[in-house]
Amino acid sequence: MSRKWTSIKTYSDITFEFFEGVAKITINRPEVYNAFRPETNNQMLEAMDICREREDIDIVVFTGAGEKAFCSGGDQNVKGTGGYIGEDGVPRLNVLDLHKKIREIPKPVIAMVNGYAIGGGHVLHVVCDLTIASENARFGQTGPKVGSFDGGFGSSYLARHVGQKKAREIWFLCEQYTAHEAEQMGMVNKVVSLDKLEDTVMEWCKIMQKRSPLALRMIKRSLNAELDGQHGLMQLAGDATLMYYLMEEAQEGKNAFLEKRDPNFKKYPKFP
Ligand code: 2NE
Repeated sequence: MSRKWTSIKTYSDITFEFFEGVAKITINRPEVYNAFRPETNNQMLEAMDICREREDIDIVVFTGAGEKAFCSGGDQNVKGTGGYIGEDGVPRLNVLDLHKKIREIPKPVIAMVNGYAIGGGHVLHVVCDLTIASENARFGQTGPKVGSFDGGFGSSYLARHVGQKKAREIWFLCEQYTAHEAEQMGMVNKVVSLDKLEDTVMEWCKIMQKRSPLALRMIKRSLNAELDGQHGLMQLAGDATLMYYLMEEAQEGKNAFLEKRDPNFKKYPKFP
């Protein structure tokens, strides 16, 4: 089924579109198999901020332009000393900021993997909450082959998906894996034919859109907290505070202060 995606904002390196509550961020650099440069990441960072703020966006989908690649990682043409060098001449590794935003946004994020997910492109799908891949997709890390590594979510979170032994194999050998192998390893949720990829992703979105957004938010936070340590607990606690603020008991404290009286918390139930 073809959908009428509408553009949210125009960028040089990505397209950023909306359809029925779903925002789609597409890395649009097919000439380099959707490798990212600092500008690409800056644009994805801004798009993610928009996704977080807009109430009509329920779910974010990442994908790559064309039928060859989801993302081939950092653009080797602009890799300099100290990082990937953007138009400002500053070396950056700002894809790590994107990983943080994907973890932090209180909405589901899906990787729609339509081809190679390699290097930093592999990490990108690992960091997303769900991965749906086409049969032609290929997965793998290349860091130790091209002089790089990702010791953050790209290794620790990967190991949570596939186990420590397999994660070490993926990183030490730098081999490629088929979509079905990746599914068997536990790092891909579903594999479908390329022509069914977007339909399947949108079907999953439709199902999640029927679920309680606050429950999905709390589940994402809780699953993240286990790996994210104090930062993850802070995010989970932030949402607990949000829920408390929504209760009358919290309003009573504020109202009493403004009305210059003692708060009466006795009227609220205490659950066992
Ligand atoms: C993706 C892969 C396996 C595809 O292989 P193949 O043989 O099907 O295609 P080919 O010819 O290698 O690539 C097609 C075009 O895309 C460019 C190539 O240079 C080629 O361009 P032309 O020769 O046609 O002009 N291309 C592909 N990937 C690129 C890249 N990353 N940067 C710049 N140009 C790229 C094969 O292409 C491949 O292995 N690509 C390199 C993957 C890679 O090593 N990525 C970087 C890993 S490090 C990283 O991403 C990273 C990290 O580890 C930690 C933090 C941040 C980033």
